[in-house]
Amino acid sequence: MFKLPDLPYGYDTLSPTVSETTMRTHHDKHHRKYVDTLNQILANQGRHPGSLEDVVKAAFADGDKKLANNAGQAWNHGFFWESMAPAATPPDEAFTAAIQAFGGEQALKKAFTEEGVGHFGSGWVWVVASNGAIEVISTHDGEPAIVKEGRTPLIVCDLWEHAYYLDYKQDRAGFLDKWWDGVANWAFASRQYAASQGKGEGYRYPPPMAQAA
Ligand code: MN3
Repeated sequence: MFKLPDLPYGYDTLSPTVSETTMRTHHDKHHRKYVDTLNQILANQGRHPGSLEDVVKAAFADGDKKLANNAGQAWNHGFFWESMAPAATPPDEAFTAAIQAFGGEQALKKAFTEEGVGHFGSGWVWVVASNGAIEVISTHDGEPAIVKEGRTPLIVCDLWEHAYYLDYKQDRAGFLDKWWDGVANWAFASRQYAASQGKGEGYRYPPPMAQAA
């Protein structure tokens, strides 16, 4: 059984960029539903996995669509909560250098928002590391960047309408602009970047709880 991880900050602390109402609905309803469905599927299949990362990779490799969607969405939201912070968290030296190599912070923001706005339908927009360089990619529906060969996710924003509709209506561009400037967690992205270089541990979803006897 995987659990729904608590938010690493209060529900109201990302306001006004993301409202308390959006955070409560998004975490307590949407994320919980993905985790509950994931646990139901695993129970039905009689599986007791060691990590959600293993479940995600196996489900995508096997083409087990329902499991892939729900495991992917459970993982993506865990990563997404860490990708935000209530107060500014500047990038560290190594990640700052990677951003400079990309063309600078404004170039990265432009690439990220354009990728997110141009992404048709639901999905996720990511900054990822690949061989030390950073790239912007998007994935469809529930696909996590950890299934993309050779890439380490650094930060993600949710492009599903439930992430922004209450606060921004249909204005995904406005949401991404405010999100980048207001709540994106560059300290977290820096730790992920370091992990992609073999320094320290990258993000892992909380391991499954022990089965009740
Ligand atoms: Mn979502």
